[in-house]
Amino acid sequence: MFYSLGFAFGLSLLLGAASAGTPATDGRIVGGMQVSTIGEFPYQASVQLNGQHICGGAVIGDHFVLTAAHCFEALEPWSVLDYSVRVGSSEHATGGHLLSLQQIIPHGGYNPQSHDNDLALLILNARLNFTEQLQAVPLASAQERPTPGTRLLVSGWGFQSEEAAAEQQIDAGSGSGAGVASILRYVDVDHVDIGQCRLAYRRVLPITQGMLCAARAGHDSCQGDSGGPLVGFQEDGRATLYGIVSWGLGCANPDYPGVYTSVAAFRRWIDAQVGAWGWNALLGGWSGVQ
Ligand code: 4AZ
Repeated sequence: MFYSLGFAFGLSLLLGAASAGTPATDGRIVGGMQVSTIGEFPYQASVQLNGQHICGGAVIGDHFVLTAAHCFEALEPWSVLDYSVRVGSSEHATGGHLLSLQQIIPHGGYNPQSHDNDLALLILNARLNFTEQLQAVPLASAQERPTPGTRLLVSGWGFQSEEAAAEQQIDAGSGSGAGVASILRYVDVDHVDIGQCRLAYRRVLPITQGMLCAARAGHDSCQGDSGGPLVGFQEDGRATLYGIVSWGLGCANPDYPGVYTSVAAFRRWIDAQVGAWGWNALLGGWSGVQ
């Protein structure tokens, strides 16, 4: 089952999805998520372990990428040197800029069983130069939730069906990165009221204040999309980062919405990390605050 994010190292991602329609009864998600270019999602990052895409991420500043904590649940004790981030490219495997990390700051309260507090801040080793292909996305403010008029898009290189993800799980240990899409994709989803989401997951896990849910028939994030951005667009095109792909029971399962870490709920934590890094950057030895 697929509810686990993070079987081996959170190699999950998938915005699976059929553009028109619902998943077929065999569980396959048909059709699809739209192919896109990085210019439309210039904040999209690929988080990589030993050169393989494992998760999405969102550029939130010239030194910072926000992603999911479960991306760093590797069974083996990888070091920060094993991870990198590609930005500014529609392809996770090539183009743009590949950056090494200065630091990985997972939320101290991350709980792999409940998926609570599933976020991590990555500090890049170099300052990003923003271009049309590379931009930071503004964060939702502390109380901000998507409104009904907000168009919500989730993007990533994840698997395009739950079936593909299940197959990948079999040899997840290989870390091959096989099965993920080579070109960035996205789907439209709708915000799901937290009460409704709690009801859907009542026999599965608590949906906490730190989570938000989104779904649309045949559209969802999936394995390999984890850590990636759920962004709301206003009519004027203004983008706001509302969520981080976190978990869900299956992909595009009509009974189970996709679950995202709520950026609004963690806005203070994010600001504290970014602010503290700024103050400490010149002093060295920065190790994060909880
Ligand atoms: C995963 O395994 C995963 N449908 C991510 C997102 C969703 C399900 C699973 C949401 O990382």
